[in-house]
Amino acid sequence: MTSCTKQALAKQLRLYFVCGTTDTSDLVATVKTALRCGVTCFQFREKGKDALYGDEKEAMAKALQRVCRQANVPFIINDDVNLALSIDADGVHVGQDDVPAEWVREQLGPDKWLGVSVHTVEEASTALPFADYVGIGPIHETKSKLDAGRVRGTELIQQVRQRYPRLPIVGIGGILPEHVPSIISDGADGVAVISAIASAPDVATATRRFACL
Ligand code: TZP
Ligand code: MG
Repeated sequence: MTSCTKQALAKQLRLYFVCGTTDTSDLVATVKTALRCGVTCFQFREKGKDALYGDEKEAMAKALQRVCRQANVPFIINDDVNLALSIDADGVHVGQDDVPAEWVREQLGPDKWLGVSVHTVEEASTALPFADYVGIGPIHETKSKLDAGRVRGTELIQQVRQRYPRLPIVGIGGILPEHVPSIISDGADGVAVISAIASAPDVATATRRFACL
């Protein structure tokens, strides 16, 4: 686990913006605005057929890391453990179809954050020795992840929270500002959002609507 306490980490997950270059027209500008308007954690999730890779992906990651550092907000990289290590990112997020959490923890050492997406209480239990937080979803229908699986509302959040009272949990999938109060009251520490911020006509206003909840 990281040196940061579970409680502090949970607080940092309150408004977790997840985004890549295919989700918005100017990623650095979008992230800068979102950070200014209340995002508490950022994940660089570079996916899709037009996604950056190699040197271009690394240059983008460094630019995003810089703006996150200026805002004092953790910078997490989706899936790409090598990139996270080579630029000294704050952590990595992996899903069930990616490299195993145990292996990622070995690579990262004890001080980086590791987030794991889980779809059952058993997956949460398996991730627990290695993960700092779990992502649970899709809470609502999403267009941002084609293989997100069935919509599950907050039922699994409630189950995982009951089993693990102190595990930091973030809900994800189709989340709009009006969904946030019930997701939090059902046991999540925060919400992870792509499109409601990245595709908003006004990123600042959209972010503030989440941040003030
Ligand atoms: N994992 C489960 S749903 C999802 C991910 C990455 C996509 C969330 O994006 P959006 O646009 O907030 O529904
Ligand atoms: Mg993944």
